[in-house]
Amino acid sequence: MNMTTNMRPVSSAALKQAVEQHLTYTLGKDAGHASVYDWRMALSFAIRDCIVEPWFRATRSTYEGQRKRVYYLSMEFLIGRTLEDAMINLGLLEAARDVANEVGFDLREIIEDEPDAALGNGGLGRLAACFLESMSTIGCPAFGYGIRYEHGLFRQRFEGGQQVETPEDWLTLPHPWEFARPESAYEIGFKGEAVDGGWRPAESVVASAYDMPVIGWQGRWANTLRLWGAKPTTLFDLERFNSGDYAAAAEPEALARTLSRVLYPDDTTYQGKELRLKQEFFLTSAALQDILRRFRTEYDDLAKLPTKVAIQMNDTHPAIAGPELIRLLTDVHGMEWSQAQEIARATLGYTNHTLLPEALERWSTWLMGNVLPRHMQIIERIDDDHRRATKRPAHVGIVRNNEVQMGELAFIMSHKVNGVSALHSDLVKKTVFHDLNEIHPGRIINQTNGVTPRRWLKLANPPLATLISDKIGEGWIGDLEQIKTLEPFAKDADFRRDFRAAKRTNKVALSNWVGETMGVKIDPDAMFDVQIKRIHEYKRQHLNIFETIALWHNMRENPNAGWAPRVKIFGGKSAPGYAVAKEIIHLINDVASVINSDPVTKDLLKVVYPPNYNVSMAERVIPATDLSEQISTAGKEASGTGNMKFTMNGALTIGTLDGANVEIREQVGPENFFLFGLTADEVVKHRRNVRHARDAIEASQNMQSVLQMIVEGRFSPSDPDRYHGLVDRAWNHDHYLVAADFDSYYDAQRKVDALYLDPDAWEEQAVLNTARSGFFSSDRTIRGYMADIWETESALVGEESLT
Ligand code: GL7
Repeated sequence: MNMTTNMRPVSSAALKQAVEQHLTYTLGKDAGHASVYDWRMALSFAIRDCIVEPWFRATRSTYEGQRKRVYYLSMEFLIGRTLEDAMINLGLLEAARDVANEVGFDLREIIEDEPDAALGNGGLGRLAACFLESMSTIGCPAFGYGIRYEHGLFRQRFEGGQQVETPEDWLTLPHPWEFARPESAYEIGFKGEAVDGGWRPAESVVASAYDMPVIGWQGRWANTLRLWGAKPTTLFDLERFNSGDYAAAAEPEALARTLSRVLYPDDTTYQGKELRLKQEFFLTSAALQDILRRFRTEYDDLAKLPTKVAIQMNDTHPAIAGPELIRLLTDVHGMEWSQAQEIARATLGYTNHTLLPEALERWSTWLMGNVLPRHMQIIERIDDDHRRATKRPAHVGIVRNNEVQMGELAFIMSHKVNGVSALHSDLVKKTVFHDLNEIHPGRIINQTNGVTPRRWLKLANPPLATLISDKIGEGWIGDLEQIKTLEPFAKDADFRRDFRAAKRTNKVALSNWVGETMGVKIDPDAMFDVQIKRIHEYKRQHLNIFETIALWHNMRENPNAGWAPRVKIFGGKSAPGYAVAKEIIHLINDVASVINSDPVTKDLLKVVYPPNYNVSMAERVIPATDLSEQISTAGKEASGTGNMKFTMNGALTIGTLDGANVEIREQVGPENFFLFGLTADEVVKHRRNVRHARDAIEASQNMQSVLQMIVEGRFSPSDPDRYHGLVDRAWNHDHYLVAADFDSYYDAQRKVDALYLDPDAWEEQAVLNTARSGFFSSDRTIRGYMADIWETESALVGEESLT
């Protein structure tokens, strides 16, 4: 078969030859003895070779066209696997399948041999990965900057139903997608003292670059994800070693190794640790030094920086970029203070991803002054300047209560601040940055999140992607708005049947996988009702499991009432130190074991919770989902991005008016969305009643029986008191309003049942969800950032498609 990439035809035969070359000469393996790992590496290298040319071409075009570059600074990039994504974007999947078959392997097996690059916790990190792919697809010249963590997000196991964490080790095997760039290295200092207009650090490490090419759809453009690994400035202190002090001699190496060793496993919780601050500065300083070095090879006037460089701070994690850029411009390059401040602001943008107070970063001035003494001085001066220039109220400021408020710092040092959904951006203006918004009207804007349809539809859901392309052509893959031309087929019975068949194929595959990996048999004809995301009280997995218990109880009472058979599927990790979230995990697993062994409901209800949810598991589960659970307390989920992936894949949503759910409902039509619960405004009002939970529970027979069963130890017979704390919180400390929303949720679920029992009506709505998901492509989001924040243009405008 002949495939085309970048005008360069790659036949199966040519690809096979390239793979065999790598097997022999890169891996030193004989085909007769090659393992799946060997073939994966050889195939990865052969595919990587196909990326290099467009990658060079993109770089050349950026230099030659003197184009503005975007730099996306993020502590997290939740990439998942790369091989299949690259093959799809290069149009080489079929050729690779031929090669695999010829050498006696199944391509799936080779693809699944690749470990996930889990350099992120959840939505924030996955968004960064979708953005990189979209920037390459659109031809927006860009670099992602992150940390090359040796250990990504921990692996999760369940022991007796409880989460156990073990280290992740994606880098123990060679990583075929990176190019080490030892020549791109920068010294990063810490501590020491600020000395008149400068800084003498007491410690330092070297940030050394590793580049991963990111190929866009059809291989038309490729950008770079540059990850920094920490290296010691000197290997060890020979003098101390010779004097016998071996531990002290190894200190420089120890500091360096710990810096890029682990990803902090906290999701939406601020980690007040010195190491975390050092990691943030390490990423930021390395990136800024690299950006200025590149800029200076092309231009000599640093005043032009904002015309050629846009730097986006993904949350406040890299918010030290403001002070660090000023420091580099003034202390190192001799620019005058106020000009440096202006230039930094015109270059920087900040994305806010959460309103949760526990997630807003603040560092004690003592710690900041100790770890980054020069930056502490600069921060105070920025704050003073701002105070003088704006006559702001006394309670506003970067340095407050002996803490540096990183949100305020990021805001004040950016020319644009954006939220990630319409509702969230509105709340950002009204709450966290209320005063700053009044002082700087127009600075806060919205850019609703999106996800890449290449990975989240084409790659994850081949049956549906093929069906769509057969109907409307392939244009939707690079331009998701085109998917709306599918809409009329919602009324076409043949198409609905095919749509249903595609979903069923995915459900059968998921059932088989659940059977094999967990030993639980689930019925592919039951409704697959899915909640996959980090475990967090505000996301309310406990609301879901409470409803599951109520449903089970009512099914038992009346098994022949015409219930829609369901499989409740959960997936997600809790932060290791988050006791309440861990308790919810334990409860879900306890409930699962009781329900799954109940003979009365065995054909009606199952609960499964496969451990170690990650990007690859999402790719498996989302296409097989009928019902998407987006049930956070209104006002708490900034956007959500999983919600968009489900919609694209033809799942219906049950959800609150929170985050991007609001826009999903608008797009797909309120009649194709199961809405329940209080609105964000009502939530605020409701909380004023101290008895809100008690009142709601007392009014709800269902909710009472659920709590009663839990407290009696129905799901923990060997340890009946296990959930007393949890039940006590439900009555007395229900901050996330589970009780207030319970009945409305339960009722909405019964509407879901009714629709599921009418397959034709269900399918019509499912088709409409897919057909109306065009807005949720990250290509649309990136175009928004390019127009409203970065002021850059695509390098591919006017170019013909190359394939
Ligand atoms: C998050 C939000 O919680 C989530 O709603 C949003 O979709 C995501 C990307 O914008 O960012 N904020 C946050 O701190 N984490 C998120 O996932 C960890």
